[in-house]
Amino acid sequence: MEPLKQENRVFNPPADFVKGAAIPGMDAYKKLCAEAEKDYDGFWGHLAKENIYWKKPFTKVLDESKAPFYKWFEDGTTNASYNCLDRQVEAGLGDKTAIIFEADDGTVTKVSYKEMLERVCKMANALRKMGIKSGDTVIIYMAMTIEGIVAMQACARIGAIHSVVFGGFSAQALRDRIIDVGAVAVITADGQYRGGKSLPLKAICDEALSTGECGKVKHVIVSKRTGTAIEMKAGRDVWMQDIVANEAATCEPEWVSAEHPLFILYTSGSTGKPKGVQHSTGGYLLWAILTMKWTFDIKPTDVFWCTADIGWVTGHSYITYGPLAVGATEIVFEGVPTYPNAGRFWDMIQKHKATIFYTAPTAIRSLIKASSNDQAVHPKSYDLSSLRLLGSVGEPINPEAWMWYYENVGGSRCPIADTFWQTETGGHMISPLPGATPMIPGSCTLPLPGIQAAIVDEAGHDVPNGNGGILVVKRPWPSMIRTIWNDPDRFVKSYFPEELGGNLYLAGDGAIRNKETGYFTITGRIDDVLNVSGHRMGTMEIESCLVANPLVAEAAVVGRPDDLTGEAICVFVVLKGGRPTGEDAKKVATELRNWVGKEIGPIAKPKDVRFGDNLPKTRSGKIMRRLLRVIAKGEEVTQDTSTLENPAILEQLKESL
Ligand code: 6R9
Repeated sequence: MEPLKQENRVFNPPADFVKGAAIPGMDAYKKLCAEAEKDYDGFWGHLAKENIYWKKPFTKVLDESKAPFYKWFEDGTTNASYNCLDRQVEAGLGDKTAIIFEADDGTVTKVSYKEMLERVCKMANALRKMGIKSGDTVIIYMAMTIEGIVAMQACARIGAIHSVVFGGFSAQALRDRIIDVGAVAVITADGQYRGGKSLPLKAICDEALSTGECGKVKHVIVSKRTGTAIEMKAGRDVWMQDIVANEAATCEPEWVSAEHPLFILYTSGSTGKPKGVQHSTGGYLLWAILTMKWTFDIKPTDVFWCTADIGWVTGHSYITYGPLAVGATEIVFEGVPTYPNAGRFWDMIQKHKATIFYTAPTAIRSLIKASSNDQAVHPKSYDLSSLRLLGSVGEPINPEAWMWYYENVGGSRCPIADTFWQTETGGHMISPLPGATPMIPGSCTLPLPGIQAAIVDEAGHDVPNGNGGILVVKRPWPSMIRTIWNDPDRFVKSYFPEELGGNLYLAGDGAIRNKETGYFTITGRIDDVLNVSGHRMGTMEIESCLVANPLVAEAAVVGRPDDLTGEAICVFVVLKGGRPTGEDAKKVATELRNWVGKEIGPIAKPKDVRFGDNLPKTRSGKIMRRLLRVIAKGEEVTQDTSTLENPAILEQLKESL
């Protein structure tokens, strides 16, 4: 796909969409922005009162006294699970379908709000009975199932802090998180179904827990999904289906402070160790609700489908919490977009009459490719007329993919919300509002009301529109990261660095604003974080994994653009035994790929492995990654290499296997 030079196409929200929209037109958007500007506390305080059930109302909106450790609605008490479930049942939505679950094999199960509440209560009672209490941390290592959502909601109900680990992560990655978070229990499943295959979960848990470092884990709760033979350790392991069987279907929620941590979610940073991003209860929930209303324009009749996994933040905000907190009906999908064929998404939209569809550019690009020579799996071969709104998340969506999505999936009638946000932001930050913002393919357009996004230079000074710079947020917002679990210093250094003055939130992305429209376009990460198929991967994390292999002396990891996955992982390796060639090199490359797959997870497997006798270094010994990036792209090195100690090495590294 050739990138377009200058994007001039503008797509206005359809008139009939504007009519019924939560934010109807740019004037309504500007009015909300002005209200926030005029009275920041009043703006958020009013919205928090209106959108959340408070057991005890808060008296103060924002506490900035210990900035950047901001506190929101702190003396108010509430409960996330109550807001998602009880509130709907009390409002008469008990029989409304909360979840339409479609399993990998196509089996459909529907769960009403009343049933969901009962299942969560039973699980919450069971957890309490085991001695798990408010403030305890619980790891959830599950795939996309109703039980996964029940487990998260049950933790929230009793004030336990959940930390979901993506079901594709390895035993080592899981162990690191269990230890760092200090988990007292792990909730998992025997296995998971993906693309017609049954994959293990419990066996990986056992491996993760096999070392003494996980000693705090007293309980492993296993949901039966695949029926795979597994070992159950007496005194530690119990079946989820057994422990809930005799529990009461009601459970008094734990009323927690709005600042009580709802969850911790690990994400990659620019240094080796993943960061445990800590979110609050009140502020987080408020933003999940508001963005469901503002960005997704959610209506009682909508069938909402977010294709993310609960292992990522998108699955937290737009599967487990947001849709339920607004009483929506949502689709939850266990499988993969290409099984049994690449028409699966379109088939499911048609079957369940989805009205809002939210997915990632990488999925769109792979489905463009798959349907380019197979009409049967092309969206045009399905009835997608139920759709009224599309969304995109995880990485920049290139204008070609945007146009294809708009025309072929949305029938040129559905707005696209290109939502820019992060694990740390809790919810959408910059996105078109579907009933207001004129869209330009490839631009996430404008910040949501109340979000003070800006672009600054390296000293923290505003740059004029048209000049690229560093994306920051100037004021705290309710759903922002509260700290890095166990590492408040790293929180301050990573997100509120001294160099920018200490009071700007540093997103870690570069961006540029259009001169005329002021629209934002994200230009990519400015740190050593790669974005592969919408998943964040720290280059350092992969490098430390590679050098932990007995064959490897040194390794450098860079990203290069990839048509399908956005970025691809390219690694340059120096082996202890010298530079391999021919078949030998291919063999070692496969071995290293599998090693990374096993140590971190399949999503971290490098696409391209190259060997050298050394790496290009400055005389002071710094690896020159900018040269490696050029080589990885297959471009000629035109930069100044005079500071390079060993220029000859570049020729070796250009050779791909
Ligand atoms: C929600 C999520 C965050 C990083 C972020 C940025 C990239 C996400 C984007 C986007 C351009 C968009 N990103 N959405 N870039 N346009 N609409 O993805 O969280 O996994 O923490 O990733 O993803 O680079 O900094 P997370």
